[in-house]
Amino acid sequence: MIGYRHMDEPKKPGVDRRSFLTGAATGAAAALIAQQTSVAGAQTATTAEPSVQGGETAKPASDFMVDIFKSLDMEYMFSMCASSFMGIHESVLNYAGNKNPQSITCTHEEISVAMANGYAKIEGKPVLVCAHATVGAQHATMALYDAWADRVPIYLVLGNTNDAADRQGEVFWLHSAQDPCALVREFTKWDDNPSSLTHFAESAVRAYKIAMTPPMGPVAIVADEKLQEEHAPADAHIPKLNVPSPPAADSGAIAEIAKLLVAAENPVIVASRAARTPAGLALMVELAEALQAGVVDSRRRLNFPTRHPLNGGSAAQADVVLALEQPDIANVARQARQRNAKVISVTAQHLFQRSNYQDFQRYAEVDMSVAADAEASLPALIEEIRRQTTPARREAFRQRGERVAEANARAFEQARVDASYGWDASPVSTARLSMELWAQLKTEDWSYVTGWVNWPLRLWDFTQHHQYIGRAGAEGVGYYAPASVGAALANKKHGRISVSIQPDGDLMVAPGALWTAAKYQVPILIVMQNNRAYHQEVMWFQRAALMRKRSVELTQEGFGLGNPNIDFAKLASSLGVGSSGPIADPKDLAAAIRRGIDVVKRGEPYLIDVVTQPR
Ligand SMILES: Cc1ncc(C[n+]2csc(CCOP(=O)(O)OP(=O)(O)O)c2C)c(N)n1
Repeated sequence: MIGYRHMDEPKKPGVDRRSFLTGAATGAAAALIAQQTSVAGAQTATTAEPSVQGGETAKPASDFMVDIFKSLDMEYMFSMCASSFMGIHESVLNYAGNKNPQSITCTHEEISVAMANGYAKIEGKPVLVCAHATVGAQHATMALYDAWADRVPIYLVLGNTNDAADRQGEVFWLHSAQDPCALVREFTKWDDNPSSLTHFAESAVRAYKIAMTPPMGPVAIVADEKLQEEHAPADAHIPKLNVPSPPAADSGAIAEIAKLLVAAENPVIVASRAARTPAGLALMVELAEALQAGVVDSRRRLNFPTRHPLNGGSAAQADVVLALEQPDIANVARQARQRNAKVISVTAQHLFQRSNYQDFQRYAEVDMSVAADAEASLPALIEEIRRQTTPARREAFRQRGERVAEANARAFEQARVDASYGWDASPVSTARLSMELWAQLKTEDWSYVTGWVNWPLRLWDFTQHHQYIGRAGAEGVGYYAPASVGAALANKKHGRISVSIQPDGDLMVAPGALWTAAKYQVPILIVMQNNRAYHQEVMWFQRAALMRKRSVELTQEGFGLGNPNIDFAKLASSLGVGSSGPIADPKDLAAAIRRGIDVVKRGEPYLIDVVTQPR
C-alpha cells in the first residue's frame, strides 16, 4: 500500500527523520546512508538500482518525487533550504547528482519565486521552487502574486508535516499548517495536499498541466514531509504529461473579427500578453502586415518589434480596435469610444478568474468578447483576413500602411529628440544611460531582462521575443532584481548577454539575488537607476501636497533613499559581484559599460552603480 502509515501500524522499513536529527541511524537508514554515500561519491546516482525490500524498494519516496520533476523537465530547483522538504532536497543532490534539477540557493523565498518568474518568461515553462509551508510560503507571497497577475506559470512545492503525531517539537508545529496552500489560494490557479505517493504523482503532473494551460499561472502542491521519507514501490508510476492545446477562437468568431477588421478604415491592434512565444511574435507581425494596421504594444511581453514601421498608433484614432490579451480592456474601450470605434477583445483571461484580488480591473464594455487564447487564435484569423481581402481592400491597406509608417517614423524621431534633453546632465539622464548601453549592446546577442525605464522600448531595436520580458505583473517592488537574475540564468545556456536597468528601491528589497547571481555565475549586466529615492511615491507625495496647497519639501522623509547614500558597488562586491561606480558624470559611462560587458562575456555578473535623474 502506498500512503500514510496509521499510528497503530507497525513502522515500515524506512528512514527515520528523528534519527538523522540525533545522529543515530536505524538499521535501514544506516544501510541507506551507506548506499547513498557511495552512490553520490561515484556520481552515478540515477543509475543505481535500489534493493527490493518486501515489495517495496529502498528508494526513498523523495527520489521518486525527483523522478517526477525530471519527467517535467525541471532544470533547476530554486529554494531557501528547509527541513520540511529535506527529503526532496537530499534526493536532488545525492540521487539526481544535482542535475535536472540543479539546486540553486536563494536567500529569500520571494527571490526563489521571482527568479522562477523571470526564468519562465524566457523559457516559456516553469521551474521547480521549494519552500517551507508556513514561513516560506509567507515570504513567497508577493512574488507569487506578481506571477498570478502576470499569467506566469510558477511551480511551487511546499514542505509540510501534515501528521500532528509526527511533528517533533515546537518548530515543526510552527512550520506546519492544516492547509498550507490556503495562504496562496487566492492567487494560484490550483493547489493540492496529496496524501499518498500515487496522489502526489498525479497532482504533481496535473499541477504542471494546469500552470501551463492558458491563462497560465502559479500552482502549489504540498510535499508532506513524512511522505517524502516513505519508500517508493518498485512499480511507482509517473503519469504522462499532456498539456492541452490552448483554446482558440471558434471559426464563427474568427470570420466575424476578420470581417470587421477588413472593412475598417483605421483598425488598431492593442496587445499586452498576446505573444506568449517567439512564434506568437512572428504571428503578430503577420497579422499587422496582412492588415497594414498599427500595433500598440502595452508590453507585458514583447508583442511587436519596436522598430517595425507598423509599431505605434492609438486606440483613440481607430474605428475598430482589436485588443489581444489586454488586461485593461476597459481603458482601451474608453479611448475607442471617442470615435465610436468597435472594440473586439480576445483573451483567455475570461476562462479563469478569482474574486478577491482585483487584477481583473473594470468591467469592459466591448462589442465582441472572445474567450480564447490570442496567440492560438492568430493563425486562423490571419488566414481569414487574407481570404476576405479583395484587391481593392489590399490597395487601401497599402495606402493606410504608408500613413501609419510615416506617423510612427515621426514618433520615433520625436523620441530621439526627447532623449537628447539633459544629455550631459549630472546625475545621468535615464535616456543617456539607456542609449550608452544600446551603443554597446546592439552588436551583441542581448536580452533586456528588467527595468521600468521606458527609453529602451522607445529607442532600441527589439526584434526577438526573449529580448523583453515585461514588468512586475502586480507592480510589487522587489520583483526586478530577482526576476532579472532568473531570466539571465535561463538566458545563460543560449549564450545571451542579459542586461537590466535596476531601480535602487527595488534592489533594496532583495539584494540577496546578487549573491545568487555571483554564486552560479549568472551572466548579467546590472546598471543601476540609482535616483536615491522611491521616486514613484515621491511623485504621489508631491501631487497630494500640491493639491492641498502644502509643502513638497519633505520628500526625503519616507520617500528618499539618500543620506546615507547606498553604495551599490560596494554592496555588489560584498556579495561577490564585480562592480564599478557610483558614476554621476555621463562621460564615465561608456568605459564602465565596456568593462561590464567584458566581464559578463566571461560568464559573470557585473553591476554599475549609476546615479541618475529621477526617471
Ligand atoms: C511591495 C510594494 N511596496 C510598496 C509599493 C509602492 N511603490 C510603488 S513604486 C515605489 C517606489 C519604487 O522605488 P524604486 O524601485 O527605486 O523605483 P523609482 O520609483 O525610484 O524609479 C513604491 C515604494 C509597491 N508597489 N510594492
